[in-house]
Amino acid sequence: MVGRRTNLGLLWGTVISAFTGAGAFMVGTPAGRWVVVAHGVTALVIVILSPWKTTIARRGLARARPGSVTSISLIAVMLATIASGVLLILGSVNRLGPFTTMQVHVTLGVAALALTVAHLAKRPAHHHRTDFSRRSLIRSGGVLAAAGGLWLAAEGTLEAIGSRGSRRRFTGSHHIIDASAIPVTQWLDDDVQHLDRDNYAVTILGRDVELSDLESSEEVEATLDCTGGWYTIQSWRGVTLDRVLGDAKGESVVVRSTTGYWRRFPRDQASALWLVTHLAGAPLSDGHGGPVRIVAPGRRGYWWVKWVSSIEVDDVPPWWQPPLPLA
Ligand SMILES: Nc1nc2c(c(=O)[nH]1)N[C@H]1C(S)=C(S)[C@@H](COP(=O)(O)O)O[C@H]1N2
Ligand SMILES: [Mo]
Repeated sequence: MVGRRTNLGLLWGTVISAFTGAGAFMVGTPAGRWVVVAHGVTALVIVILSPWKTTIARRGLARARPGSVTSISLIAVMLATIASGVLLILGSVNRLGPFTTMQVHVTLGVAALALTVAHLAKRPAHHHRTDFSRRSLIRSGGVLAAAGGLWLAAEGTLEAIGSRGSRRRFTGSHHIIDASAIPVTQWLDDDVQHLDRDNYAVTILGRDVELSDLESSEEVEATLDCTGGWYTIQSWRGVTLDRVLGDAKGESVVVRSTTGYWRRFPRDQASALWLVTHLAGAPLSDGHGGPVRIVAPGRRGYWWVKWVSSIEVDDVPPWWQPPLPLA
């Protein structure tokens, strides 16, 4: 039955695009590019299968069984998720009312996944043994190839019309050139801190270190790439974590903010992580984490802890933390 196979294709498309969407937030180096591409291609699998789904849904709704509200909501939320994804690619609409376009996209995506689970509870979809036959696999491969082709065509079109969307980084983010145009961004609900720079100290390995001891003339050029969909390449001034940690031994380095926000880094990467006081030659503003923040080259923005209050070394493995901050 065509309907059952379409439904299964949509189910897989939904689940994989949810996972690759979350995974795309963790991509910080070009090696992770495929996760972002897979997110786009699986979204297109959903688009390609939707004409068939429309027929199935029309038939289903004519019978008005329980669960129709879930089904209609799912279709609406799915369409809105894809539409907001297109806005993110085009990069000209950064806000939708009080929310960023990315916040809207992620919220809709999570809702689509939840509705899919609810829908599945009412209308279970089952794999048959024949789904793994040569013929079925060729058919699934065909859908995937069509989605891949559509992806290439879409990227080509963006390029041809000179859209901003064709100049995205491998993470999907858009370029912000001027340091003065960098948005002040918090992961979830932190407030911008206004700290007393004349009497500020960072607690490093239990010892209070004055700002003057963190002053340096060393500059590092690094790319701040926010999961909100923008990146900027700037020059930052500060010291490497290695220098402030000396020979402290341990598995990981925990960096905390005055807000309670924190991230855990591998101890052996401390020579490539920075504690900075300046951005583009000027002291960090309050919004950008002043007086002192982390610069973590090759890692997405949520690693770049602002308003650093303490740095500790311990023996907990560096992966022992939520993959994305929870607050
Ligand atoms: N303490 C704290 N640091 C934080 C965050 C936060 O919410 N709290 N957000 C992070 C995120 S998601 C990003 S993208 C960068 C943004 O830095 P900016 O405001 O200088 O652009 O800060 C990071 N550091
Ligand atoms: Mo971010």
